[in-house]
Amino acid sequence: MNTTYINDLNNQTTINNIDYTPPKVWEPVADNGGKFTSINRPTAGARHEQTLPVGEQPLQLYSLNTPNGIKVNILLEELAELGVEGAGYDAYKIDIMELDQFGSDFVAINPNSKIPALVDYSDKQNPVRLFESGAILMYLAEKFDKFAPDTSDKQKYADYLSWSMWQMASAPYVGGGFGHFFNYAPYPMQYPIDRFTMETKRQLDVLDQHLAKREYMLGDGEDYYSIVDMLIWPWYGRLALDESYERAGEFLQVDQYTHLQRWAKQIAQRPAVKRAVELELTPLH
Ligand SMILES: N[C@@H](CCC(=O)N[C@@H](CS)C(=O)NCC(=O)O)C(=O)O
Repeated sequence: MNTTYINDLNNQTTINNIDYTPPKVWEPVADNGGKFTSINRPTAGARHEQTLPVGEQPLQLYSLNTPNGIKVNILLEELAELGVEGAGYDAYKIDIMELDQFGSDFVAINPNSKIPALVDYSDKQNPVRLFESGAILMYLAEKFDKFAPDTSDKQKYADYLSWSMWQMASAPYVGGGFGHFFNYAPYPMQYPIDRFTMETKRQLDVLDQHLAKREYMLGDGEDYYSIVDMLIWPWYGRLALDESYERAGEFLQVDQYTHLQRWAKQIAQRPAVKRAVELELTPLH
């Protein structure tokens, strides 16, 4: 196999196998220099015993302030802002670089070993385990009857489902695709950066065109502010405000998405959102 030596952005010499031919059977690479290589394995399940703390509040959040984590923080803080009874929570930090997501208690809540995860102890005899940020937001919004439409307005309810699913399906192209290859890969590779930049800009345009015609994702006025906005803002709002990846704002020309910018700034000013972004999570160690 021929290897090509190139200089990456930090002027470190790295190996770029431009003429890589996949072998018959894939074998994991011990260290390819990627930021998350050391934590990845091709198998699932707990890697060590680890007991998670359980506080006094009905809701126990195990998470991190990444975009997927911030979604849940926003809803919990919006519920707190409204003084909703039973929505009190304790928040614990799952440090993914310390491999807390592979601890036995965490895996028992989320077999997929990714933050955020939440346990609802409102009924202490029958605690409810939840994972996937979209599922957590839908569960809490429906439980407290806040920030999600009921089924009486069929189109509004359909929009809520459609845009929630859109976010969950689309954001991995931004985070795992564009963000990974632009920001975390050990050296710049044009093919994946071109592919995922194209898709990320297309998605930003989808939102920009949608938000040109309405204040929030589901419509106009405070009644239409919903978990759809809370799901989308941490990924696309923060990307539009150039708060996600270094140099990404200019690279993606985010200023051109003026309606998305207007919505992103409006949501960023909400007190609950400000608190959510900076939420203090109790460390496990
Ligand atoms: N679809 C999931 C994605 C969750 C996710 O990717 N979490 C990342 C941090 S943002 C994680 O825990 N990564 C740890 C790992 O991959 O080991 C959700 O929205 O909850």
